[in-house]
Amino acid sequence: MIRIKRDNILYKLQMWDTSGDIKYRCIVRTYFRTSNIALFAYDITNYESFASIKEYYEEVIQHSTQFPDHFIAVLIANKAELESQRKVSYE
Ligand SMILES: Nc1nc2c(ncn2[C@@H]2O[C@H](COP(=O)(O)OP(=O)(O)OP(=O)(O)O)[C@@H](O)[C@H]2O)c(=O)[nH]1
Ligand SMILES: [Mg+2]
Repeated sequence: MIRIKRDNILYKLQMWDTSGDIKYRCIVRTYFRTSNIALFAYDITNYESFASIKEYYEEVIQHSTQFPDHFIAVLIANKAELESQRKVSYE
C-alpha cells in the first residue's frame, strides 16, 4: 500500500499482481470488482500472449462493477529488449 498526500487529500494506492492462469480466474475476479485501473502485460515475442489480452480485458470490464465509468486500462508491451524476436507488430 502506497500513500500519497496531495492538496491535503490522502490517496491510497494498492496493487495486486494476479496470475494469468485460468485456474485462479475466480480469485482474480474478486480483485477486479473494486479496482480503478488494470495493467495488461503481454510478451512481444509471443503473439498468443498479445491475442489473449482481449479476453482478459473483457473479463475485467465485465466484473469491474464498482467504477465502470472511470476505469483505466493500460496495455504494456513486455520483453521490449527482445526486439529481434518480436512477433507482435506495431499495428
Ligand atoms: N527477457 C525478458 N524476460 C522477462 C521480462 N519480464 C519477465 N521475463 C521472464 O518471463 C518469464 C515469465 O515471467 P513472469 O513474471 O513469471 O510472468 P507472469 O505473466 O507474471 O506469469 P504468471 O504470474 O504465472 O501469470 C520469466 O522467466 C521472467 O524472467 C523481460 O522484460 N524481458
Ligand atoms: Mg506473475
